[in-house]
Amino acid sequence: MGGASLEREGAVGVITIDNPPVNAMSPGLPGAILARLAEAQADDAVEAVVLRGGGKGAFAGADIRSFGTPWPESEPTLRDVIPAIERSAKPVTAALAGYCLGGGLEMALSCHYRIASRKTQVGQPEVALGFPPGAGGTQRLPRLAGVETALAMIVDGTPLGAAEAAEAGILDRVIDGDLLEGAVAFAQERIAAGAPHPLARDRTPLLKDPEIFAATRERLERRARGQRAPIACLECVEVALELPFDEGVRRERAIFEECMASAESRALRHVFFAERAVRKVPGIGKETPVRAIESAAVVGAGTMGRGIATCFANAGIPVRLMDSDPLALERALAAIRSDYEGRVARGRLGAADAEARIGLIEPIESLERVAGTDLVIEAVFEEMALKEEVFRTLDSVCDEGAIIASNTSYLDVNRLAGIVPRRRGRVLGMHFFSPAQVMRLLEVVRTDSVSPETLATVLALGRRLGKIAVVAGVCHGFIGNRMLEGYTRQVGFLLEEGASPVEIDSALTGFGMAMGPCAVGDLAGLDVSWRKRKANAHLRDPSERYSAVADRLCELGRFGQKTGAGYYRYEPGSRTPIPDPEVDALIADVAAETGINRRAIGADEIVERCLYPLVNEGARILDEGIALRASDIDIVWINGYGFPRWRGGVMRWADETGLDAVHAAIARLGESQDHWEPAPLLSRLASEGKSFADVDRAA
Ligand code: T1G
Ligand code: NAD
Repeated sequence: MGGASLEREGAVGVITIDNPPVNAMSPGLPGAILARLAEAQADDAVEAVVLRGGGKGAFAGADIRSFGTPWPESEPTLRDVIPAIERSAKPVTAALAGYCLGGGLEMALSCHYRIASRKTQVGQPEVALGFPPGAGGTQRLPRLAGVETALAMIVDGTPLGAAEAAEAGILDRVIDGDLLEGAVAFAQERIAAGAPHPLARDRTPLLKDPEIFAATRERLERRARGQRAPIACLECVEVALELPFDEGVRRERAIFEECMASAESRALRHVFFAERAVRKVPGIGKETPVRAIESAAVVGAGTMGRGIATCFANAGIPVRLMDSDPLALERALAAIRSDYEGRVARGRLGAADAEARIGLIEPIESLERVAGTDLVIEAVFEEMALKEEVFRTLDSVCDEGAIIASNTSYLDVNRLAGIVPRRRGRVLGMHFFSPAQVMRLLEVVRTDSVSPETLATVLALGRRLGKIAVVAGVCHGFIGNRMLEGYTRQVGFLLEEGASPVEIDSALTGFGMAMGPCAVGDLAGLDVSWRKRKANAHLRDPSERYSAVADRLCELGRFGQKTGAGYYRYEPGSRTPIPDPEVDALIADVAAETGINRRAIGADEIVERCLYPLVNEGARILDEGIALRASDIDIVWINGYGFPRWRGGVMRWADETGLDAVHAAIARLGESQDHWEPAPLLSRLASEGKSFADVDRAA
């Protein structure tokens, strides 16, 4: 619960709020702050108050862990602290360091003054948890910073740096030296200047652009797809202009409470903790040694290799890029350059920075030239024999301590480790997602023989590359791609049974997926999985249902966007999918050949049939220990496959739906169709009335 202390620096009473690690407002803390405030009021020697955070100085806002458990009735809340600050006859200055977020900022906004150290960030990130600020932030911020700035901060949740916050009128001063000294000096100046001491609540919100609400609403509605919190945030800021202050605060609270009780907010809070849990890997701790990665090499400069090399350059790590085909290497360098030039043209990166990063990528012609690097990532064609050969050569040319990773999507990384027995502790999978320089997900594939040091090193490297790294065990397709198989299988079946590509894609984007599966296939290239299906055709059970739709598209040379046609057609130079009657005819032919009677299929059925296989396979992956936790699977699907964050990920969504309902639907579908065998873990949890979250809690 933490506490608060009061110390005197001359006429200034300094209240330090201490609740490590981020001074979140846990039960008990508001009461302690109120008590110290009252002491400062009662002490005649105190003429001004400074409020600051202990430790690194952060104010992370409400205690997210305490949500969902009732607040003890006898305990005051942050909403009691705020009016007490505003009632203070002695000016209160908030001294901010590190992060000042959510309720932390709301408390600071109620103070008469705010100062901060240079590196401080202030923000209202509540929208990311599925609700608007609930302690007056939506009413005070527009009064201090103006409506446009406040609206952007609250609706998008993006924090401002100290300099910007000062510019916007949120901070009264930015302190470069010691924050406490600066705060005491500032408070003394306020004492000398005398009353009145301003309060945000007494000001009128300044609106410059009357169109801002309509424009923002339109932007949010376009991207929200059933998500409530961003619109709720906008409504709260609108209220600041429409209602007197106290009424506005009451209205904000009502909207806040409605959102807090929503499935959307439960899901987003789950993701907050899932993102932090994913970093915890059994067998890896602070004491595990981590090797420095000062240079790297990427072998294979195709779609993935060039993106991976870019990731290293972006992180400031020199990287060598090799391809056995000199033309491919040339194309890769040109593509990397053009990608950087695009970022410069869009104002995302300075021209000099772009050149510096390009300069970190060194093309090399032979594998021998990877010698001397700390880590090599293999990204050649997805063929075992080829990868084995590359691994053998790498083993002979790499330094003894170097790590060798494979970017394989499906292949057995244990087998690759077995190829290089002396080095098998330093072999693992690093599965990036396309485009590698954009997608945040990195599956770190843990081989049976990998050493804790190698794993810890690659996890730390993942963070340096700006990735969210998820540990996965070895199996065909690891976590994400293994689950994807059932999803795409149902797409083929649904097409044959009567749904069009547009109907399937809009059902799933309507659910919240970033893109529909047909559009994704066209973007990624349908030929990739076609080649794989052809190679593995002999492994398929001929008695099981198989959809030939995707194969038939590829036989016509319809590989997706790159050929101007796939599930959709594309005008030259455009990425906009256009429904194509040729595809409808092709699907109707396939259905007729297989004797399927086509029918109208509703969006609900499409969503169920595409997403329940994900849950079912996810349950197997969890049961087999391929994923460490159900919440890791959620992180994979949110960051690698466009599953809506606000639904919490695949497994959390299943929990919210109820595993008994999911299980019953899978069993029902299995009565008339192949591929619907319920996973044993799903059956067990459903019969016990339990959830995937229960499995995580018990682990
Ligand atoms: N409550 C509880 N625990 C928190 C917390 C919080 N608000 N913020 C961080 N933690 C824990 C976190 O789980 C982790 O624990 C440890 O602190 C370090 O965090 C009324 C209702 C502050 C930028 O949304 O964005 O105020 O895993 O690993 O990368 O309107 O944490 O080690 O056990 O993330 O340096 C609004 C959320 C709340 C801020 C620090 N506030 N936090 O990042 O460290 S709602 C937020 C963050 C609210 C009001 C409403 C980040 C950070 P563990 P970390 P970091
Ligand atoms: P790609 O066909 O675009 O590129 C492969 C490159 O490897 C080619 O340029 C080729 O010339 C080169 N190459 C072949 N043999 C070589 C050798 N012996 N030495 C050096 N270079 C050689 O393939 P890609 O899509 O970049 O895929 C590469 C790997 O990444 C595969 O294992 C694939 O499964 C995996 N992967 C692909 C994606 C994706 O979306 N494309 C995503 C994740 C992982």
